[in-house]
Amino acid sequence: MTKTALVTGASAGFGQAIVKRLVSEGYQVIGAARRMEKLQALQEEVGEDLFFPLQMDITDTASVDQALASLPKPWQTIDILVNNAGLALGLEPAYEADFTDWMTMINTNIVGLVYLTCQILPDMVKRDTGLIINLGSTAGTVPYPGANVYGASKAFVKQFSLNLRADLAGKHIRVSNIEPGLCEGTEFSNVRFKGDDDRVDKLYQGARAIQPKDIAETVAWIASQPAHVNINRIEIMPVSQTFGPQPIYRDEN
Ligand code: 8X3
Repeated sequence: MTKTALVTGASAGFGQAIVKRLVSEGYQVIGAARRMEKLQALQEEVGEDLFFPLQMDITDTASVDQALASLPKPWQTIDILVNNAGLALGLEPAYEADFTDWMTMINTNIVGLVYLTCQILPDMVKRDTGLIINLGSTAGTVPYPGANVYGASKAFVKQFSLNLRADLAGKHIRVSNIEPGLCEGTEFSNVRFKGDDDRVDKLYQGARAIQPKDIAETVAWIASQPAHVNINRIEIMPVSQTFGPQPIYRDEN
């Protein structure tokens, strides 16, 4: 029987690539996002048979409720939930950050993800089958200057993923957290740097960063694992990105 996936943040970047990849694998895919025109353009590309565009604002619980309630019968049973929607805003130190930006990240990366999961998980438990794939970040593990609330939100996503597995003991529901490092080909950095294209270009120059299709490949691989295999976490960085020493700032005396 055809399996159904729901992918959030489907209008661009990772979400769009994940939709295309899962459709090509024969899943029927609900693509959720705020921007309906982008979802409709995606539908023109992938066709109507295996793709359903769903307008949903993940930060608005009423919008999520309404969107889920509007799904036609053949699209109502979610086998795979890909919690991809998320964003970073700003790279300033915490003492210069904008509180509104922080709340937007918390409301999207944490509250939105948790609310949608809370709506979908009980039915998976009732059917004793399902797969949840969360999009975390290396920033959820590796601190760096300016990551403050963004990194903390992704640390939440990592621990939430692992804690879901703890609650699902004895059940046949899988949960994975994909943790990418530097990625391009998405709106991520344009959003983070608020349209400062020069800053975005400089960040990616010569970096050969991770591409959306690399993440879509990872999602497809996780979904293709045998039912007894749970991939807990996958951390993915471009070869160009690595770890550095921890700096020590010394007092002068
Ligand atoms: C994206 C990776 O390094 O920009 O989550 O925080 S990074």
